[in-house]
Amino acid sequence: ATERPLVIVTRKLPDVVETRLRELFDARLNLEDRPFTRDELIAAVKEAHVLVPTVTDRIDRAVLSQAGPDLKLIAQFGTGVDNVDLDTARNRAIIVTNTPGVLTEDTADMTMALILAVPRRLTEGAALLKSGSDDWQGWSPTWMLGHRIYGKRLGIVGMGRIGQAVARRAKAFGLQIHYHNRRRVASDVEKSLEATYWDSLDQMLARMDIISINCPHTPATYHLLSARRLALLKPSAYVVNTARGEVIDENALARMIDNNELAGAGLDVFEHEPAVNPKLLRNEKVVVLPHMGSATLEGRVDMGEKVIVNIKTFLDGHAPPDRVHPAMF
Ligand code: 8YV
Repeated sequence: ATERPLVIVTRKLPDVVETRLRELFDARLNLEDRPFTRDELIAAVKEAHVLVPTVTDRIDRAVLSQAGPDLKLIAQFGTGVDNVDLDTARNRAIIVTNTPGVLTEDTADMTMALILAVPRRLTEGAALLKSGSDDWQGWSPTWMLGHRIYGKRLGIVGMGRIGQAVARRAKAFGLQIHYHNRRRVASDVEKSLEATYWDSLDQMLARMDIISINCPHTPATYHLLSARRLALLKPSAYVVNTARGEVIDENALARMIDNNELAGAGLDVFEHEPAVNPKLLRNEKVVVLPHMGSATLEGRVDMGEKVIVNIKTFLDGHAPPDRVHPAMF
């Protein structure tokens, strides 16, 4: 009998997904709930036919240069693939796939939650009561005033699946939808969202009340919201990020909120996860979440199913459905 291809999975996944992987493949699972060390990652690429990494595995040129001849597929458990050096993978004829679509709605929900939470001071109010503080003496006309989102301008940076799902929700909350994207989206989509396209990111930033980052992190979007661009925002503007921390200059953002040059931020992702800039942690105008955008059980099971379909299709000799091409990013 021929040997079955070895599938190495770097992170502990929900039980149902692990059971399926074991049934279908010669799957080597990580039974501990922690990322692989760099040495473990290198050992894995040397041996595996298929590697299933996540956002916490840095598969850079140095790691890929150690890949064994059998490694033919990197089936990322996740949509963002900024942890994988796509050019080196392509040069070594290693196919990369991801799990698009199945975490769109969950991530858009979390984005909307932050768009609501920051201007309405939701975590500030909740934390105050739970802390047992006696600051709350009952209702007062001037107590905990935040800002209305209805009628305000939301600028979405990156109008892909998630950006559009955010726009649908935001429209229902009465926000005016604006967006910047490499390409203008189809006119029927634009029309149904009543969305205004801005070719110039700089010009859009200057006019928005809330900015939502929904683009991938690529060499082209690293620090897209640089200190210079953040300074274009109105001091009353809020920034929400459920994409990747690297898209924003996190130090500049933290400094500007501290200096009242920006009104606040809702952040689910950070530049150096799991580290979070202490200024952001301290500032009550910043709502922080530990990378939970897609963290639903349903989403994780769907992501696992996508990974499985990609591996199975590939091992059956066909093009996997969610192949990532460097040009897509
Ligand atoms: C995933 C994410 O959980 O899919 C993504 O891009 O950021 C997360 O929500 C993570 O990437 C898993 O690899």
